[in-house]
Amino acid sequence: MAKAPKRPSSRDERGAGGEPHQRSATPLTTNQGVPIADDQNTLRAGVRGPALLEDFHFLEKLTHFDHERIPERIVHARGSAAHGTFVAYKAAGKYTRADFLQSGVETSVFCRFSTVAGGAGSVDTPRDVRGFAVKFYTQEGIFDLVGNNIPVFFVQDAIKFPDFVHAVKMEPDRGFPQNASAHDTFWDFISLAPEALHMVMWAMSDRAIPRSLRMIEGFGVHTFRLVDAKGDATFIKWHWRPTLGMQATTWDEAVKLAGADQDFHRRDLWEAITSGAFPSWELCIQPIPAEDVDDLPYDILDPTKLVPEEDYPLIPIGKMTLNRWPDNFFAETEQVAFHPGHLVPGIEFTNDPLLQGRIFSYTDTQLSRLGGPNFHELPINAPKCPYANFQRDGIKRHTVDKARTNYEPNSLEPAGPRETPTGFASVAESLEGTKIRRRSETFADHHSQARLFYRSQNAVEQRHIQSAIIFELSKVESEAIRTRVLGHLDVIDEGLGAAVAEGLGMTGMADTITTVVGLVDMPPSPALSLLGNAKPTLEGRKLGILIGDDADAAIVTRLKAAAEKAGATAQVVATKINGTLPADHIVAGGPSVLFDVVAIVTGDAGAQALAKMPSAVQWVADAFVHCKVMGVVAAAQPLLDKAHVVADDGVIELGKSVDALFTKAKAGRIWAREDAAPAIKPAKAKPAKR
Ligand code: HDE
Repeated sequence: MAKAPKRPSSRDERGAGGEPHQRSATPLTTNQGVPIADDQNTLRAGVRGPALLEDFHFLEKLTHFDHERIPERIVHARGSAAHGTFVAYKAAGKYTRADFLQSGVETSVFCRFSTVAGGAGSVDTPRDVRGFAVKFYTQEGIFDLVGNNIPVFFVQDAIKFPDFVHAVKMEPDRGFPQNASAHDTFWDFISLAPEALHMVMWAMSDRAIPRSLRMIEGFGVHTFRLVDAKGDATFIKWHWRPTLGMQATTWDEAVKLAGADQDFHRRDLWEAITSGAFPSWELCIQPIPAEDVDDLPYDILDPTKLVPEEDYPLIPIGKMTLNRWPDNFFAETEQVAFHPGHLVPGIEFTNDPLLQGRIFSYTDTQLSRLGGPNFHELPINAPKCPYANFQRDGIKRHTVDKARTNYEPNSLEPAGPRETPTGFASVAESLEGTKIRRRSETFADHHSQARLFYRSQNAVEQRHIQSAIIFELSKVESEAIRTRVLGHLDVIDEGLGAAVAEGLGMTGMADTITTVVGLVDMPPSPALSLLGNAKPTLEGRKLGILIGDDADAAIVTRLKAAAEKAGATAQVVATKINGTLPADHIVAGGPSVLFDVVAIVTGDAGAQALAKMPSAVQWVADAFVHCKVMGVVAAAQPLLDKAHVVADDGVIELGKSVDALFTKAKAGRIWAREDAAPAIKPAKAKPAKR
């Protein structure tokens, strides 16, 4: 008779490495629900023998793992998202019957921010457009506002989108550069498709290197229509305004942040939300009366054009607050499927040819990304209001439809779903036209609004645009592409063209560009300046305190308290993580690029020691070069000297009070430091009068 198996001794209850098995009230099972006795070792023929094919647990586990990834988004692959709520104010009720825009209605939202060009694992801080997509789970179904942080787009017609995206992404023969527009194919396309120039101006501005996703504006880009209960429609643009105000990094910071913290924006959003500092945005509409449309010097159907706020003011219609980080990145942030065609009654499209193309593309892409037509059943995509129809089956169908009828009209299930007269119905619009492949002549001016944007920037911002273009073109190998771009820059603004040519050593080499139509000089729009509209606040910002080993703990405490009072957070950077004062980073692990404002607190010996550490010297030098307001104690002087810090009104001595530091820092960076040693001189712009 076979011997009964021996009861496991306490020694047998250990895994291969000798570790005790972990115990839990929840049994670990296969996907078929079978409890698993050993999840540490594969089944094998003898302890040193080959694996056995009958190990179904191992096969299931590896098969699932092998398929853990789905195709990443072809654009906007790198993203971070959060749940939140949207509360409507009173104002929109006049324009739309959309239920979620009526006064006081609260709606759950899921909001995903993204970069455009890089892959899902790329860094957070490249020069790039940011996606700003919001899913509203309204009581009348899902409404997706799938926008960007720039109010215009690169191309006018959806048929050019694949070309544009191919040109901006890594070059196909070499597989680089990843997540960067500074290469030949991008500028080749841009120079030959000048409709992109307006957006290029924005992409070369500091808008494309945001400090935080909490500090970007959002735009619906296209003109949409709001429709009221009587069926009257109003053209509108969508705008999101961040409560924390807008802020950008400097280019050098963005580059260094890519190394210091690849997840800089994701971590920033996560830290804010998990600590209860919920970011919020005001949603605004910008109505444009239909009777004005034909007289404007641009076509409101052209997505490469904006509508100046000075001409058509914004109306705040509600507030979004992001207050919950997703439980699972894949299930929510990765699987969320946005679609500009997810509309609710009261909101409608216009004939913008880019928008029209998007209506096709977003469902189509989910078929390959999410594996079939039932992606709306994934919890993150499912409406939170009841929904029912006669669509059935298909790959990955989860709903168990119980009714006998899967068609209508039917008389067998009178309680089944039926049409609602007040449901979504497009506004009646008479249309007549010739079947034709041609753009409207009202789309032909590609330079005037690029000029409008450039001339609406202040001298610092213009200088940043110039140096961004110089940097990008310096990476373009083909001289013919560079000279073509220079020609377009000359048309946009002679000063811009001259400054970029000078920076490249290509003065006098610009191509002559003849525009199809004459330019329209529009008065500058102050609303387009990021710095001009910066908010004097430190709310949501970060103070970095570099301490020497002999730092005065009382000053550090005062700084932390003042930061908290200002709504900011403070972190200590020290030579040791567990030294004389507890620290959040060691010097090499917490470079000053991570902070908005810095303080240096040390005694004499500590300062001497820091002055001998290259990472500490770099910390201070970077803070100064990045125009940050710096609070310093007198003892820090040897370190400041080593870092070439020149005393100016942004270097503030920390005494008994630290208030002066905070007052100064609220006003933003000390841009005059750039003037002291500018790489290039700001070019003179010739703004027209409004
Ligand atoms: Fe997108 N876009 N897009 N786009 N887009 C996608 O959809 C597309 C455009 C935008 O966080 C894709 O699910 C076409 C403008 C955002 O998941 C894809 C055209 C604007 C996101 C797609 C445009 C956007 C996307 C890739 C020209 C600003 C990320 C994966 C006709 C108003 C949403 C996906 C998220 C994503 C197509 C132009 C914004 C392939 C064909 C203009 C924020 O379907």
